[in-house]
Amino acid sequence: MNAAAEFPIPGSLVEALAGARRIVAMTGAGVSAESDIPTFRDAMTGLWARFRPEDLATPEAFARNPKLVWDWYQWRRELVAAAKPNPGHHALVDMAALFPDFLLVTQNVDGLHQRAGSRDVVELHGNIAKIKRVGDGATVESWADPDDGQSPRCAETGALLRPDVVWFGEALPRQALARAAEAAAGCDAFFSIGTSAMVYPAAALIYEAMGAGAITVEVNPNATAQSAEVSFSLQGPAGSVLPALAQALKRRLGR
Ligand code: BJW
Repeated sequence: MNAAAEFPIPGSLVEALAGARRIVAMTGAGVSAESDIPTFRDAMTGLWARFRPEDLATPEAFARNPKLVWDWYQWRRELVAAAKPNPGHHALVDMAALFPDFLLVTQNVDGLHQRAGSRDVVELHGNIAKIKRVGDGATVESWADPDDGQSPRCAETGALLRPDVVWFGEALPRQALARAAEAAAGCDAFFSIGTSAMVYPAAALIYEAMGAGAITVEVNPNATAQSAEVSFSLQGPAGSVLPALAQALKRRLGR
């Protein structure tokens, strides 16, 4: 029996989703855990064990020690480059094809949804592969590590370079957040997948969906602060739950 067939999907969920047209699926780091990318709050392993995310993913941390923050992202970029999308990412591609309107919103910066084949992914927290200039935020296509052991600077302006991600205290990309919020407020079903639901404003999107009367579904092996509030809490790893759900939906919809 394969992993997808092993996870029991409630028939009442499949029935409820069979009539849904507008779906929003929001993912967090847990969806990439089975691609061997540590979740954000587990990412402090090995060399990085003595740091907390709050000490690295902030503008203050970067201002204090740009090289330390740059090296942490470089380490994570290499992990991401070596990783492959897992069955959870692929199942979301399958699910998108089952509904007339399906928006995938991610807090992840790893680009694995796009590599799995998802198109039109709303990235709330940026993308680790993109680099921008401190100051004007202009995208920079190439950079080199300087000989002096410092973190890289723009060859044209000399400005420090940083990953194009959203740190604590920074605003999310306006268009991405607006699109996600509008879709959540008008959806029939909202999925919260592999997120601790601790970081705002992403964690609040589910409440837009609840306000609209949508079915809400959490996929996570562990309970979160939102587990008791959702319509369905599927307690298991995304790499098993999502393929099982996609399979059950395909059967129900005759695809
Ligand atoms: C599995 C699994 C498997 C494991 N399958 N699941 C309202 C209330 C309180 C505070 C705030 C608020 N509004 C704003 C704030 C402040 C702050 C905030 O939320 N702080 C909280 C800590 C309380 N928010 C911000 O600062 C945001 N900015 C903002 O609000 O700006 C306002 C502003 C407006 C105008 C001008 C200026 C400012 C910005 C938030 C940015 C978050 N950035 C990060 C870093 C991105 C770059 C990087 O990756 O380095 O985004 S932090 C980090 O958390 C990262 C993640 O995307 C995000 C969410 O984490 P996620 O994905 O949930 O991961 P984990 O590790 O927490 O959880 C993994 C889950 O997976 C667990 O539940 C596991 O059980 C599960 N799991 N295996 C399924 N196989």
